Formats: sequence, structure tokens, C-alpha cells
Amino acid sequence: MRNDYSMNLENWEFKLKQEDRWLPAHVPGCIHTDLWENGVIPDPFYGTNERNLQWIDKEDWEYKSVFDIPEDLFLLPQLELVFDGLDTYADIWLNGKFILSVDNMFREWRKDVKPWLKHQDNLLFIKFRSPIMEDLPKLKQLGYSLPAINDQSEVGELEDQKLSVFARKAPYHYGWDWGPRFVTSGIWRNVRLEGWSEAVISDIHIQQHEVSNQSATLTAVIQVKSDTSGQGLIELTTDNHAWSLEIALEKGEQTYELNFEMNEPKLWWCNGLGDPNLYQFHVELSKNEIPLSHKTVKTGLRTIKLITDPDAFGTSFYFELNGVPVFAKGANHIPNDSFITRVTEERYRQEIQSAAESNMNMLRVWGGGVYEADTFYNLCDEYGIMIWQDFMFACSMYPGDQPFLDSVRLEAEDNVRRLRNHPCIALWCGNNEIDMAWSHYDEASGWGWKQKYSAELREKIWQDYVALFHRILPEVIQQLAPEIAYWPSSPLCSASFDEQMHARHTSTAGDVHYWGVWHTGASFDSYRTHQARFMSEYGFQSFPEYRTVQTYASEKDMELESEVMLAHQRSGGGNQLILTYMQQYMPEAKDMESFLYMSQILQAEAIQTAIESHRSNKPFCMGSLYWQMNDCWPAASWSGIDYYGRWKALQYAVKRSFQDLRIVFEESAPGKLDVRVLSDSVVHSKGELIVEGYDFHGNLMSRIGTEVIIQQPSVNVYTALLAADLIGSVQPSKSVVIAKLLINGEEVDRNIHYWVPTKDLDLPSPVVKLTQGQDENGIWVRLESDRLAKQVWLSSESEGRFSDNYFDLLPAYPVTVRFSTDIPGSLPSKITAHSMVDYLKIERNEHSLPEGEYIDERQQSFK
Ligand code: BMA
Repeated sequence: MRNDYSMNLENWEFKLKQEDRWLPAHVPGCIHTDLWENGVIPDPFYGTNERNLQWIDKEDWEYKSVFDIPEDLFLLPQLELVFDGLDTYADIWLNGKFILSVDNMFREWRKDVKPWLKHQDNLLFIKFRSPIMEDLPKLKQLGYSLPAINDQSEVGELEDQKLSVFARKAPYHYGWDWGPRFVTSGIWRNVRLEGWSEAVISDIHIQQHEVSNQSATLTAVIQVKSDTSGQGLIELTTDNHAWSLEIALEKGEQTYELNFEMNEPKLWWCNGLGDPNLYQFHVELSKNEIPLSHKTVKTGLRTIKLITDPDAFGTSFYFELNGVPVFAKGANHIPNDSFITRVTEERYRQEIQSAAESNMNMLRVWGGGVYEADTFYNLCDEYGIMIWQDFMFACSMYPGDQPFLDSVRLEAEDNVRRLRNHPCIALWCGNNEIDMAWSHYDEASGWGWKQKYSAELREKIWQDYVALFHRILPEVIQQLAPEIAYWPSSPLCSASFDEQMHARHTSTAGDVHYWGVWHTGASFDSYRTHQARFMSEYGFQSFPEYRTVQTYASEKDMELESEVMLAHQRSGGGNQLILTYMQQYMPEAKDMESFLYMSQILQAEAIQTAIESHRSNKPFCMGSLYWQMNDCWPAASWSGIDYYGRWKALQYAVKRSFQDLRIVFEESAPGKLDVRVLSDSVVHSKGELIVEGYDFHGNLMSRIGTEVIIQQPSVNVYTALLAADLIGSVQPSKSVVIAKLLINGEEVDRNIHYWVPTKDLDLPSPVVKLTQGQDENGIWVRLESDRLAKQVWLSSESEGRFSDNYFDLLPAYPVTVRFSTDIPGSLPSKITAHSMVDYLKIERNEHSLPEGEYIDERQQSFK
């Protein structure tokens, strides 16, 4: 007979409280997806369906499972029901006996249920109370409302009653400026029955004291639950190493510490710096040579520090991994779905793989979503993506009553304990943008929240804030994961109130969210002038591609300001901002599909400017995380990857701009060009930089080249190159500068500079030849053009991504890209190409073709 054993509960059904009919349910899942799967409600994402589904969160919902217990599990003396996540307010009965009441989506719950279980026909019954009805009285009782700017209470027909702040529940469920309002209820993580006898290992924490290439000094902190006493033995193994510890088992819960050392460990490195080596630590507990329990944890050995020390510019803000300062390259991650339980391992993998492919080394799990699934962090460990982990608080002030504070402490403990063995965790951060929004130490700053309250209330709300983010959360980190830094809020100039008082507006310390571009309409050039020690947010919106829009809008809705399109654009004024910026930078698009394409090019140009200027400012700036990596539904948003995992133009631009070696241009004055090579590479190498001027027909006007010693953070290769020397008498609107970097004769980067904004380019109509083939590495596509083809967009009917896309194709530089698909065995049925001229409103010059011509060689040869 096994002595520790668990089984997931299955066969779930659900119903509306006041109805009799039970329907099949999915666990993990939620009420919205269950209703949808049973045909009770339509696709919540389609059209304006969201509006008609707001009744769901005002109701109580019931779930039940009838289950038998296999004999060997049933006979174990200890049987516990474990709930990994319940959303959110629920009472639970087992075989008619009330066993548990829960009130925090982010907690794990465990209940000893041995006395009430039967061998067969057990009934677990969970009643979810409406989160709206539950929290309305709390608002009334508080007597004043708390700010929660993204809580779309009016969509939920609650007028201005912002309830999200009372619930320990994913903030984005209540709506956000990129997402709909679906306040779900349900069993969102596994429910299982766990049994054991004598003793069981309940938790292992591999504490890392000192880690270097030479050795690692570690402690395995092992938690054991026991209903027996006596001599026990703990054995720890990894690779070919083994350690053991004799213990005195005692009844109850005990913690044992096994100190050990490893010589020449293989360290965990982030993407770009080395391999993300992982170790499996296996722990076995036995008594009198009889094994009682075993457990395995996977971790990587590394040190990650946040360095905030005075330096020549102010106070540093950077991550140091294994002693190496790292420029953080990445994005902000939001939940991948409004109904988070639909996110499969494949979807997580696709996101994290995309991050790694885009040369990122960090993602920020932003505080308005959820503490992510284990799978997410496993993948980040595996791909070397460091995680800036927010606690789940964003853009709101929160209540400070004792039950709320206690609940948060327990939630923090559960999640820090769950995640602390993941080497990817680089930082714990208290919240998103709350400190800045309230701005306690600067009367004139902030979002106008504090001014709405009396002096007394103002002080109370601030003290409630201090209790959460400056006392409870750092205490939990100190207690459970002391080797990881805690940062109270993002953005923030300093964790110290004293320093905050004096340095509120500084950008020479702390992290910054720069939204001058976008929210306040500043030009893309402002990215160059607004620098920070660490840029943890900045962003620019775009629309997803046409086929994504088609999943929520019908042909008649395909207008920017149609009701349906507006329902999928949650940033007030978002469309207007896109239009205004488009007028400034892009040529006019001829129709809706063209507009979507153009919006993506616009976004890519904005973020490329930002990334390359942040990197150019290294080491003053040591991080660049744009807003936002992904989407939770198909919509207009700041994402680089849409809801269906489709890479927008942005994602390809990011991939290029985040390369370890990157050529950047800057016009120091009109017609004067600087060319620089940025490097995050740990190896210093020698290369050759070649700069060429071309007209749009591929005629070479100039070529210069020089040897470069590539070093971190950058080398200025050319200063103030004159347009006249590079392009001769060709008009700036018809010419281009190309710079390429060769190492050992191999091209490692190529970048393009135009002298005028994209909207002023005199684009020719190209004839592009497409050749497609397949070899042992998969599918390739080769493109050649007789003239400049601007922003060539390759698309394929089957899902997948190209090694490069949305690039400029010049006659002198044919391009070969590869296509890869996430669906094994699937081949792209047809790859098509388009470029900017196809989407323009203005008539093209009469001597050229009205649109680009794309000759598919493969198709021709088949004719
Ligand atoms: C940032 C984020 C989000 C928001 C985004 C776009 O400040 O923290 O709250 O979605 O801006 O407005």
C-alpha cells in the first residue's frame, strides 16, 4: 500500500443557485466558460456580447462533484482536501457537513476531511456567492469609496461603485484599459484529495546562501507533517550527489534543515548570458528503512540581486545575476485570457518561447492579473526569463481592516512559498503604480486621488497603504524568501520614505513608467530625452491583424468607430491617439485592413525608438520592459503578440532591437548621422561595420567601412556622417542608409535609416519574387525585390511565425526567412507577401505599378 497518494476530483456539475438543472462543468474552469460550453451564453468575446453577460456576476453559483475513493487512498489515516484556487467567495460542504468558507482567490486551502469521507458516493458541494453582492455591503460599511481607475463598474451596471478593491481577486476581472469586464466565479485551480500515513513531506525550500562557479552553499529546508514519532532519515539527492540527515520525527508539523554544499555547480543564467541550468533535488523521508514520503523540486543555482547603490548618476537600479550586471530586456505580462483557466501549457510555452526568441531576458508579471500558474514559472526557468513579480495590487487604494490585511498576508505567504524555488524570480514588487498615483510626499503630483478626502481620511488611507506595502509584504519576503529583493511599488524612486520626500521627481533613481508618448501625445523622439535608471513601462497601441479582428467583428462592424470595434478598444481616446500619431508618422491607409497594418508599423516604430534609446543609455539605464507582451482577448492594445499568439509587427521589431549586438542610428542634427554598435554580449569581439547609401532602386551611392572593437555598453563608430556624402544628390525621401555589422565575415546585424518620416517616403512599387522551399530545418522563404519594398508582411494561412517579418526589402539585400509552427506536422498552405504600397490611399506614381507585385515562384513552377 502506498503511504502518500493524491487524486484530482472529477465529474463536476454546476447550476445557478435558484435552478434545479445541473449541467456538466469543467474544473479547473469558471462560470462564464461553463455557461458558454453548455450553450447557455454566446461567445463572450464576440461583438458586444460582454454587455449582456454582466448578470452572471450578480448571481450565486453551485458546483458539485460526486466521487469514489480508490481503496488504498481511502484506507490512509490522514485524508485532506486541497483546493489550489477558488474564485472567490465560497462555502463548502462534504457529504452534508460544512467544512470550509473561503474568501481569497489567490490562496490555497487545505482541510482535514477524514472523518466525513465514505469509500463511495461522496458529495463535495461548493456554493459560490456573487462577488458583487458580497462586496456591496463592504463599500456601504466603509462609508467612502476608494479609487480604482480601471474598475469598469459602469459596464457592470454598478454606476461608480468600485468593488474590485474589496475582493482578493484578479483586478483585471473588473475590466482594464485593454480588457473586458468579466467578474468570474469558479474553481480555477485543481481540487484534490491527498492522503498519507505516518509522515509526509509537505514542502521543500532550497535556500541558496552563496553561489559561485566554484561552489554553492545551500540548505534544504524540509517541512514534514507527522502522526508518528521516532528516528527518521532524510536523504537528498541530485545528479550524482547525495546527502542525508538523521531526524527525530515528532507528531505534528516539523521543519528540518539539511545544510549541503555543491562543488562547481552549473549556474542558472538568463537568456543571452548562458544556459539556464536546472537541478532536480529529490528528497526521501524514511523511518526504520521504510520509505514514508518523497518529493522533488527543480531549481537553478544563482544569485539575483537588485542593486540600488549610489553611483555617478544618482542611485543605480539594476539586476545582478551571478555577479554580472544585466541589462533587463523584456515586457510586461498580463493574463493570457479573461478566463485564465483556458490557458493551456502550449499557450504559455508559446509566450515564453516568443520572449526568448525575441531576445528577452525578463518579464514583469504585472500586479493587475494573477500570480501565474506553475507552468508559467517552469517555462521561465527553462528558457532563462527572469521574472519581476508584482503582488496582485494595481492602480487602486485598498481597505485596511484587519481581516483584509490578514488575508493578504496569507495570500502572500502561499504564493511566495509556492514560487520561491524558481530561479527565474528576480524581484518581488508590492504593487503597480499606486505609490505614484497617491503620491503622498508631493502634493502637486499623483492622479488627484488624495485631494478628494478629508485630512483625516487621507492619512488613514495612506496608513492602510503603508501597512500593506511597507510592512506586511516585505515581512513575508523577509521571512520566506530573504534572498530576493522587495520593491514596494512600480514605479518608485526609492523604497525609503525619507528619500522619497526629497527626490520625488527624480529619474536618476528607481524605476520609471514613461507614458509621455501615448497618453500625453509626446513625439517618438521624447523616448530619447526621457531616460530612466530602469524603464519598467512604456508603450504604444496597435490593432491586431484582420483575421483576429474577424473573430469578434462582422464585415458590417469593420469600421474604427463601430460599436463593436469600440467595445474592443478599452483605452478611452485610444483610437484618436493612434490616428493623431499616424498623421504624424505614417502615410494614409486606404481601408480598414490597411489601417490595421499601418497601426502595427506605427507601434513598431515607436517601441523600436524607445528600446534603442534605452539601450544607448546603458549603464545609466539598465532595463527596458515595454507595455505589454500579450493580450487577454482579441482587441486593440499595446501588445506585441495578440490573443491568438500572432506576432504583430512590434514583436519582430523587438526581436531585432533586443539583439545582443545592435546597430543604432541617431541624427544629431538634420542630415548628420551617428552610427553606433550596442552590445550586451559578454564576449568582446572584433567586427567590421559597413555603411552604405542607396536609392530606392538599389543603386549604390556610397560605401564606407571600418573595423570595430565591440564592447559593452556601446561603441560610437561614426559621428556626424553627412547625408550629402552618403546619398549624393538623391532626394532624402528616395534614399536609405544601411549599416551592417560583420564578425568573421558573417553578418550579425543590419539596420536601416531613413532621412524622412515614413509618411514622407516616396515609396516605389516593387516587384517581389518569392521562392519557397523546405529542407531538414523546415520551411524557408526567399524574397527578392527590384526596388525598395517597405515593411514586407509575410502571412501564412496556418499559424506560426517567421524568423523575421515586417522588414524592408532592398534590391541589394534579398532576404531568406524561416517559418516555424507551434502545431507539429502542420505546413503553411500558402505564404503571401505584401508591403506598404499595397495599403496606401494615395495614387502611386503613374510609371510604376499601382501596388506591389508578388510573384510566387513555387506557384509558377507548379502551373
Ligand atoms: C500602465 C499599466 C496598466 C495599463 C497601461 C496602459 O500604467 O500599469 O495599468 O494597462 O499602463 O494604460
